[in-house]
Amino acid sequence: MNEINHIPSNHPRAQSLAIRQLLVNGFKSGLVVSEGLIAHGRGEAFDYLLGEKTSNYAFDAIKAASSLLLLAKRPVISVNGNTAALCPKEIVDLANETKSSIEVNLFYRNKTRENLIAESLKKNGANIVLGVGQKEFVKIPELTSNRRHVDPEGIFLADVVFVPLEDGDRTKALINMQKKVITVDLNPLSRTSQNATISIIDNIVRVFPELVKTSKQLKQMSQNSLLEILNNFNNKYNIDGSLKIIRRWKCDQ
Ligand code: PTJ
Repeated sequence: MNEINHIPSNHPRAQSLAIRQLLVNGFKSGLVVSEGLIAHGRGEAFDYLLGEKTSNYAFDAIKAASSLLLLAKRPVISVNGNTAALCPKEIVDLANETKSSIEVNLFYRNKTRENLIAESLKKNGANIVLGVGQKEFVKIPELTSNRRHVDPEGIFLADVVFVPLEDGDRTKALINMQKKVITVDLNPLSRTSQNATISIIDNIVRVFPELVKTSKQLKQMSQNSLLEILNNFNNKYNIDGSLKIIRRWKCDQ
């Protein structure tokens, strides 16, 4: 039994409860907003239906996402509260493997959270964190939420933006700015999943380590091989695959 969070290691839902605990800790320390806990609940429900494991469709999407990040000229990883609470070290590792910038971008934005998230990323090894501080932000056209304020040296100039666990309003606006968008979202039907260039339908806690591992391997490959991986990837087909997994359930399972 873990004395701190009271989760017995042999509990059938131990892993899921441990992930919840990370978010609750993130909430208590100010990284995560209360709405982030609700967002996690929605994600958990889809994770249950997806069998709580990375499907072959998600593995294919991870490979395509790594290829796109490695081929990009100015890739940026956009970080919100939930992602910072669940995968701080892996965000930094992925940025290093793919030469991506890291930018804090929050729906429920305030200076305190911005700084807390940037500090946590720096504690995990990040040198530069964009989207924080006193600089003038620029606005993404067509967007009314706080997410429209982006760093002029980060998301604004990026050719590829990775938006794990997004709230749906921004992906389309970024695509309309001719950027390529990668997302991780357990909900295959979300507007983000439906609109992104590459949608990884899986839990970010499984996806980030896999993305780091895959990027380490793929960066040894030629640009042509990476392009081939990308050209063979079809996002709509892939999302349909995840929906098929959900539909497979029968009541005797
Ligand atoms: O930190 P902030 O201020 O930027 O706010 C972040 C939240 C998450 C609160 C905000 O972006 C939000 O409200 O998001 P939504 O609209 O609830 O969308 C979150 C999406 O992520 C939903 O489609 C969930 O199914 C999905 N999701 C939740 N947890 C996970 C997840 N997808 C992958 N892995 C998860 N662990």
